Amino acid sequence: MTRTQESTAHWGTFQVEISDDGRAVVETRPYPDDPDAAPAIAAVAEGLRHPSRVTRPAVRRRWLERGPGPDPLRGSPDDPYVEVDWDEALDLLADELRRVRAAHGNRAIFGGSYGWGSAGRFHHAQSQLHRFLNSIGGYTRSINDYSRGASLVLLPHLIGPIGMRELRNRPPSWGHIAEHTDLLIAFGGLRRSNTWVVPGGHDRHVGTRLARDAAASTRIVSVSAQRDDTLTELDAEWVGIRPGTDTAVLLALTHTLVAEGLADDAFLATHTVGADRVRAYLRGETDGVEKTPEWAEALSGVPARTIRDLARRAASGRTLVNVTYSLQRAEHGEQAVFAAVTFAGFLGQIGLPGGGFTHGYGSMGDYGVGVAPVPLPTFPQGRNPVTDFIPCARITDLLLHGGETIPYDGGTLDLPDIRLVYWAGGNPFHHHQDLRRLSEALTGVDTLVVNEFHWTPTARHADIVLPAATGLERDDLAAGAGDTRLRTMPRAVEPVGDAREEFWIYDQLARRLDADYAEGRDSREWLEKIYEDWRERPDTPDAPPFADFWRDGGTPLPQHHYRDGAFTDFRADPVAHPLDTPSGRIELFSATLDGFGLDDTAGHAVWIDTAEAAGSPYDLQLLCTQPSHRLHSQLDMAAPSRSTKVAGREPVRLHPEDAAARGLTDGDLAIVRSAQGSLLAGVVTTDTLLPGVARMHTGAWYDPSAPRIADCINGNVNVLTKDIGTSHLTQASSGARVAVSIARYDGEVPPIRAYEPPPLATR
Ligand SMILES: Nc1nc2c(c(=O)[nH]1)N[C@H]1C(S)=C(S)[C@@H](COP(=O)(O)OP(=O)(O)OC[C@H]3O[C@@H](n4cnc5c(=O)[nH]c(N)nc54)[C@H](O)[C@@H]3O)O[C@H]1N2
Ligand SMILES: Nc1nc2c(c(=O)[nH]1)N[C@H]1C(S)=C(S)[C@@H](COP(=O)(O)OP(=O)(O)OC[C@H]3O[C@@H](n4cnc5c(=O)[nH]c(N)nc54)[C@H](O)[C@@H]3O)O[C@H]1N2
Ligand SMILES: [Mo]
Repeated sequence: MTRTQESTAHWGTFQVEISDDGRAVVETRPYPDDPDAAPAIAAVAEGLRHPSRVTRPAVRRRWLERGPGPDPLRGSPDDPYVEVDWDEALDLLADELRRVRAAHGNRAIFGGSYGWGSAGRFHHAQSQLHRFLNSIGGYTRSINDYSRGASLVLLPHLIGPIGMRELRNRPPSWGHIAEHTDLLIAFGGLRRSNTWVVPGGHDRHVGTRLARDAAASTRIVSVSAQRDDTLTELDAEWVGIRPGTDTAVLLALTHTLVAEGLADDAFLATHTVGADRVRAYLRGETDGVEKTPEWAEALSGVPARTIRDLARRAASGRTLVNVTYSLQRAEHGEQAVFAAVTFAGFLGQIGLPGGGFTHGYGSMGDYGVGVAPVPLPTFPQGRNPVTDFIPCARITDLLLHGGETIPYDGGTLDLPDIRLVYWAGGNPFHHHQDLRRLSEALTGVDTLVVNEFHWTPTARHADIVLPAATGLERDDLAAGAGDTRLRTMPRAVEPVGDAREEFWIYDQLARRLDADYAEGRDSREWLEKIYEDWRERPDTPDAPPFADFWRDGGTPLPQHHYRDGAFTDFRADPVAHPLDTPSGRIELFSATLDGFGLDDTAGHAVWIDTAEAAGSPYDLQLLCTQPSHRLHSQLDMAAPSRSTKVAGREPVRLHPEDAAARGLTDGDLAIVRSAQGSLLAGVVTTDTLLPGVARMHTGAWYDPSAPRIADCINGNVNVLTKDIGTSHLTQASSGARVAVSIARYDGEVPPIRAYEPPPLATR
């Protein structure tokens, strides 16, 4: 008889079927009543026992023999590892941490460790690593994220921290949209597969159904380079747009409101500052270019009459302007967000039910579900005495330019000289741009340490690789933002091989370094403690004692449904309920931003052209989008993700005309090149894309094993993307798109080695 229990990942809650001897996970499957389960759920069982699992502590042989130091061979696919026992691995790592601290100080340790480690609240990989590093004197950290890194820096200047919370925590629900919103303009579409993911998972995937219901009464216009970017049942109108030109269209929409007397001047006067500066810019007074619909048509391909028509429709009823995260994950991407806030400001509906500006529908599954998040249990990280930090997407700059400075948010950051990098719960060889540059940068550090489940390309660059127990191999608890239930994640099976809980790893390291990580508690006691500490907080719901919670498999979380959306108090009375911006209002012109004097950021939204120069060989815009059948790079080796591959590679989609012009047909192998690098991909033609636009999902595992053919033979888009900050203001990731060329590939077809463990050696 098999046994069934439950678990949670960012892509959903699921059932785990365990073999009758209790030793193996037979299957992972969604709940039968999950209305829109993510395919990635089925991959968990296969991933658990896949040959790519790290099963023993391993040390790169050259590091073992030569000691710490720069090494040009770090990350080379044929570089062998030696498996060692835990005591040796921990002794080596403790010695190395001691050496780096003594010789260079704690700021020479980079522990930012960005990434989507598993959903559990206690075994949260970053919290555990940060607590450990804090217990030994601290580390250089990273801030912000790859998701909406540009918005996180820009928007506080426009709407203040209060506005940021409103925007993230109180977006209107789909029910609210159905009731009040006439027109939802979705810049970047509303991708169904993106909403399968919620940080921490959700009890059931209800967003798709709610969106479908809303579409019965709300008209949806998708502004995207891709017609099927919006779930078909929403019956959205499609406005095809050249990628990277949304700012121009938004400025022209605003221009139309002004030119046709449709702007809400009363709202602008009482709730915003800077509308006059914007009007002057729209008229071309500052740069000699009037931001007319005809001007925007030439840049974006969106017909001027479509822009005028859309502006008139927006002003004639209740309109919600949504911008996906992807728009700002690009060079000068913050301008699209700035321009959308500006357009919504001129429409004057911010704070009205179902109107205004939102940022996240179609990007994350908790938007529109309509429930207030409650605080969740967390594992305390302690205090970091080191003050140095980077915006997370500047990792390669940090490694290459220690001792130099970079501009950030109006100030200047010193980049420390990093000697040791410790990564747990993230995969920079998935998430970062220009992977060849990252790989080169990592050859310069003394030591790279990675805790992982799998031999990811990041682990394959590491000097010390420590095998971590997964969410099915340890006890934990989880919930997503606005979720209905705090759930247990009970251990299903024993960890494979010698894999251990990271809690144990850090406790062992701390003991060797005379630090106190565990405070006398074991991991089970800590799990209970973080739950009980949470239960006792005044702002958390009534919940049973830990033993009952564990026995019942969870406890309900209270559901505060918002009757109204964000900014309602501010709307009702901006004097009594000001925003915490310098003016107390929405800053459509920010004197603070203007005062920074940056060459790429003005006080108001501006159009900055990032198009390739005429005659560039990179004649297609490649969209690099979130993968449907995996979370980033996670479980790329398993069946759901494999089922999406073409010619054994990650597919590249392009318009049939573009394919024909290059002699390509479905199922061919193609070589995709950018100024940064090259990859092999399988061809799919589709007329859902605009001509001139191609598309690949992120997350195929980096495979540099045949560099004479391509920098990645497995289709990881980040060998193509540019490692350049969004701007000197925001310094976020520019990974959403890149200019490429695509050509047929008829040469030798190299085997993919990305999912194999590295060669093992004896010493
Ligand atoms: N070009 C381009 N690049 C992008 C994007 C894009 O749109 N375009 N999107 C970006 C975005 S928005 C994001 S958020 C990032 C995501 O980037 P990441 O979050 O780094 O990507 P993941 O593949 O989720 O990597 C998580 C890793 O953590 C490991 N892991 C999971 N749980 C644990 C744990 O408990 N302990 C340990 N030690 N390891 C664990 C997994 O095995 C996996 O290797 O990618 C970014 N990169
Ligand atoms: N299944 C699945 N879901 C996920 C994730 C995953 O890995 N897998 N990752 C999650 C994470 S961490 C994040 S941050 C979110 C990210 O959410 P997003 O950043 O919103 O997701 P993307 O899929 O990269 O982009 C959404 C759409 O934007 C369009 N787009 C790209 N550039 C432009 C442009 O310049 N203009 C216009 N108008 N449209 C453009 C693309 O066609 C794409 O389909 O997704 C989350 N959801
Ligand atoms: Mo993200």
